[in-house]
Amino acid sequence: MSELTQPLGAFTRSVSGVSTSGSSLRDYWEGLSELTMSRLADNWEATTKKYREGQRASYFSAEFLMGRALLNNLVNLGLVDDARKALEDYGLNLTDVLDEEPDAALGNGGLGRLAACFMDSCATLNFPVVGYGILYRYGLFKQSFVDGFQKEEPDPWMENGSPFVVRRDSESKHVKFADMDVRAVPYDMPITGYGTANVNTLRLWKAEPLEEFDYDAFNSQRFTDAIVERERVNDLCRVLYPNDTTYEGKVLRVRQQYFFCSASLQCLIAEHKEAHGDIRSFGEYNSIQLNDTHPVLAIPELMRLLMDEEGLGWEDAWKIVSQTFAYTNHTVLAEALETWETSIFTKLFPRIYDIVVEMDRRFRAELAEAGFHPGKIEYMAPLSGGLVHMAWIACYASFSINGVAAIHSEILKRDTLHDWYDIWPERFNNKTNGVTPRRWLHNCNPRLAALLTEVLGDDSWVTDLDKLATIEERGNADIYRRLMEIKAENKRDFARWIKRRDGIDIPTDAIYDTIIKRLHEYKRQLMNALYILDLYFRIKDNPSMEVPPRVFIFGAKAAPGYKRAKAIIKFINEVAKLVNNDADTRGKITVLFVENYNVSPAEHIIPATDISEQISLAGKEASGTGNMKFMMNGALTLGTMDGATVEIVDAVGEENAYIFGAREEELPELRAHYNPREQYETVPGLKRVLDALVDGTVSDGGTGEFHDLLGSLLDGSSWETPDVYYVLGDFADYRATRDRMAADYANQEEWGRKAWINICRSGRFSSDRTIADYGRDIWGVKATPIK
Ligand code: CJB
Repeated sequence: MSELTQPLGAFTRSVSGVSTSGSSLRDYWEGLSELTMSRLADNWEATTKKYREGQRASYFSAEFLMGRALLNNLVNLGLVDDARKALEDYGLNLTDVLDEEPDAALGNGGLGRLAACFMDSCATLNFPVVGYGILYRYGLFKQSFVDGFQKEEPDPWMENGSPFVVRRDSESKHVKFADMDVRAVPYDMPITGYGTANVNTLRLWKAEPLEEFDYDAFNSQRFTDAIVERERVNDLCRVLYPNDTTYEGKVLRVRQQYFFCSASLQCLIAEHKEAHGDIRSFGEYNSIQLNDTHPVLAIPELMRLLMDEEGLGWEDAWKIVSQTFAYTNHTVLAEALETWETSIFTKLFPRIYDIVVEMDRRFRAELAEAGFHPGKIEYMAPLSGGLVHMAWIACYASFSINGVAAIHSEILKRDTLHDWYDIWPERFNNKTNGVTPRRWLHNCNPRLAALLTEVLGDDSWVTDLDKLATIEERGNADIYRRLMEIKAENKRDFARWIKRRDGIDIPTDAIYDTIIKRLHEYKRQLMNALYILDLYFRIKDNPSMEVPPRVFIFGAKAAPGYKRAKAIIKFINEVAKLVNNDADTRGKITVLFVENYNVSPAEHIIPATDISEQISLAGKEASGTGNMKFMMNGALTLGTMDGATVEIVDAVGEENAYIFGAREEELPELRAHYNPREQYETVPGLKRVLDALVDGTVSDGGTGEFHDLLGSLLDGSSWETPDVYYVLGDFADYRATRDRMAADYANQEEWGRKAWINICRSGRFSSDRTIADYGRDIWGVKATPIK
């Protein structure tokens, strides 16, 4: 009997209120989760206490895409074997119980998942860092396909509470808007680390009415008003905005941003005063990392708190503010740059507006004094054109400004934030993203993890991924063969998983070629689908053509309002229908669009994948992080020189990756002479697949969406040039490179060797490296173990 068996039985009973024999899998999941929470409680409290004493950092983010928590916590607490045995005693299997957990999808994509990886690394490194965000009632929408079209449904991920969040009423704060006052209640999630007793905290705020019941109002004519008011407050945290890299100027969104920033800052100030007495040293002890512009309201809000609540003057408050904030930019796409109409500010928080006005006045005066051109000042000012410019405020107030991959940070300095770089070059730095090797290798790919531990002689790579570099030279034919066998077993696992989940059959003896990321034109899923359709036509032309069997895997959600992205989803599903049901291609090429792609599906897809598609238009993907997860799991990259893929290629060498397409620096020149119509006429295969969009080969259900897709590539419109993302320009090279890659797969030993090199050189893409860099260069925090 395992150490957990008895307590598990007792917990399950107490949670479900029924005997263990009457318990559901869900009850066991809850029981095991509660038990896990009880095991970490003491260390959690000790860690929280210890961190309040010294230098600390806070990670402010509107998104944390955490995924599931139970397995991660069991691994970190060393309880996996115990849990497995305990469940076996009840005739249950751990995997089934783990599958009961809903994903905490409190994020859209890369930015939110990065925040989650960072939390993991901070805990593992014993860094005194707390994450602050919002407890959304509905996470990112659930996606289903109805006749190939995306349909969205709400995701009430913790309707019956969650064992992994603890409500802390006593630390509630009061957040005031001009039109409503709300109580901010913190819900804390423990963040366990690997190989450490420290337990860090992710603090998510929930908005509630100040008084649970306004009895006077309820007992009067104002009954319905009181109900409406309560719902207005509850609305605040109801839903995560489903836009990735696109900003929507919605009042509720800016309310959410102010809400969590104000509550978090009040909390930090109270803790600082308790630990150090004097508010003036706040900036010496605190760094706040702003995850994109979403939390930039923290800047004027800290000014307000320091002046209005703590009694400091502007200069003293500004000094503290400029010691405290550091800003991370995550995209150069213009549609992501947040600006808010000043009228929203005056309506919701007039005092914050006053502070921004004063910031603007001082900024303009400083630049005028330094002799800047009035046109430039007008462009850079926090307030201009009736808008509040969040990124400009961030650049003005922050002591550090960073991009998320080398090429991205260079583009920021050269283009997006060039004027700020000119004035404050010392603020600019790069912090290439990373991913946690616990979730994205050790936990999701146990077979590969075991091989690495065996070859290295210990499992120290789990917290020091650079160790893998030391075993690269041990690679030999036997290792490469074992690597390919592990991949094959992972494919069989994946095929079983998708069969059980969605009832879909896929071949296992095939190349798995995957693109999983949000659906966006710049990421060019359309180019991928056009290639598949072209391959389909080539096989139809020549049914005896030698092709290695391939499974093309897609996973992607489109923002509900992003019409063209949704049209691309429909198109991919149409291509899938065509190729999967044709006797000439069946078994040779298969298209699988995984519905409702999320963190947990990624944990099944990535270990089974051979080819990692990273095909964005060069200069558009700030970093990408899926590229790193695939590399760690031995997939080879098929990609453009964009984002962190540039650094992956730098690490493994071009001979161990498949690189194609226009380079970022070439694009202005290429674009100047670019004619997509000419590509359409001359590039082999292109005319046929583009015509297929509208000639009845595939159907958009009479919506006209495919006409629009074709038009966007060939004709553009009055407001946009044709083929903005250079799909047709890069198609020929993509096709040739992808063909060559598939042919190369035949040499399994050579493929295995390349995969081995990719794995062994993935060390620098561990988020432990990234966080060590943030800790040293920006936050000035040190490892603070409790034991
Ligand atoms: N990113 O996911 C988002 N949302 C945004 O609003 C802006 C950027 C992504 O952030 C990731 C983490 O830095 C990057 O890897 C990715 O390239 C970027 O698109």
